[in-house]
Amino acid sequence: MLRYLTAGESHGRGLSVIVEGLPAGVPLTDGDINTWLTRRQGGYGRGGRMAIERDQAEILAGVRGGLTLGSPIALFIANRDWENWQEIMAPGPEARASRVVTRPRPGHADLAGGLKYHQADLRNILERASARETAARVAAGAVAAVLLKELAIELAFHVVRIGPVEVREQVDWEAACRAIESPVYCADPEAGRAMVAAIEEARQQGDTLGGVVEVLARGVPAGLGSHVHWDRRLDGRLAQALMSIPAIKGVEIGAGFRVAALPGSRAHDAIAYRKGQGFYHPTNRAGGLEGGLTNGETLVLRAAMKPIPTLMHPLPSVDLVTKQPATASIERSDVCAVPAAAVVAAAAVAWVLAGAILEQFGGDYLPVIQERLAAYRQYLQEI
Ligand code: EPS
Repeated sequence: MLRYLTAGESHGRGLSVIVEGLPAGVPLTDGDINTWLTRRQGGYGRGGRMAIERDQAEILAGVRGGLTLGSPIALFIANRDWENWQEIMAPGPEARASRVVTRPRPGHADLAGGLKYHQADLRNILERASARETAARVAAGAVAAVLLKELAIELAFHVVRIGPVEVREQVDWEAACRAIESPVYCADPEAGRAMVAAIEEARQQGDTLGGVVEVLARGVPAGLGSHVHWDRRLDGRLAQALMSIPAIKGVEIGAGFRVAALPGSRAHDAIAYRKGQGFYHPTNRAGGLEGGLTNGETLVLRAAMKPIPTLMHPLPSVDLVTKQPATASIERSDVCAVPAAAVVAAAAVAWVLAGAILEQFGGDYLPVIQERLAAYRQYLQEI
C-alpha cells in the first residue's frame, strides 16, 4: 500500500515527509522533486514568504545511487524563515509567547481548531493549518509522478479561473503543458494577462482572490479503480485528495457541475472501437471516469479554491480571550495562491493514480510492474 505522512509547522524548522510503499528500482533524484517545489512556490500573487523560501527536498532515506530501495523514503524541506521564528517556535519551554493570535480569521481553521484543541493562542492552530504543508504534499506527489512517468502516465495542470477571469474553452494537452510559462499558469495568454491585472487590483484593495485549477492525466489505462465498492471508486478517491487541499471548496470531474444542466443525450460519451486501438470515446465529458473506474480517456479534474482568508482589511471577528468584537488578525499572506494550488492538485492526482496502479499491478520492483502494465495495455488494444 502506498502511503505518506507529513509533519511540520509553517514557521517550524521544516517539513518532513515519509513515503512508504514505493517499489525498488525507481530512478529518483532530489531534482525531480525540486522542480515541483519551485513551481509550487511560483505564480503571480504570492506574498513575502515565498521571497524568503527556496524550497528544496533533501532525500534522507530510501534512495541509493539514484534508485529507490523499496524502503520508506524520508524527505526534509527546510523552512528558511525558521531563523526568524526560532525563539517563538522552539519545541522546548524556552519558546517565547510572542506574536500570539487571539482574533480568529473568518475562513481559516483558527476558531474551530482553537476550540477543538483548547488553544487560546491560535498560532498553535494556524502553524499547522497553513498551506505551507502543501510543500510536503507536493514532494510526495512528485515522487508518485516519477513512478507514473516510468509507466508512461503523464500529468499536466493549468489555471482556468482567477476571481472574475475565466478561460472558457476546454484547454488541450499541449496548451496545458505550456501553461507553466504563464505568470499565473494559464494556458490562454489573454486571460492570463487579465488574471494578473485582477490580482494586482485585489492587492491594491487589500483583498484576495480564489479561482479554479484543472489537472489532466493521460496514458491512464481503462479499469483503474472499481465500481464494486464505495471506497474503491477512483473518482471518490481523487475527489477526496483534491478536496483535502487547503482552501478547496469544490471538485469537478469532466463536465462536472455543468453536466447537471444537460439532457442525458448530450451528457454522455458515445463508445467507439478501432482495431488495434480497442474501445474509446470520441468525446470526454466524463473526464476519463465512469462508474468509479478510469475509462481510458484523459482524466480531467477541476478544483475550486476560495480566496485566502487573511485579509488586509479584516472581517469582523471576536477576540477569543476578551470575547469582545474585534477585527480578525492580520498575518503576512498571499493575494492569490491559485497557480500554486494547481501544482498541489496535480501532485494530489499523481499520488492517487500511483496508489491505484500499485494496487492493481503491484510488485516490489519497477520492471515487474512495467511488464504487467504493458501486458494489460496490450490486452486493451488487442481485445
Ligand atoms: C505558504 C506559506 C505561508 C503563506 C501561505 C502559504 O507563509 P506565511 O504564513 O509565513 O506567510 O504564504 O499560507 C496561507 C496563506 C494560509 O492561509 O495558510 C506556502 O508555503 O505555500
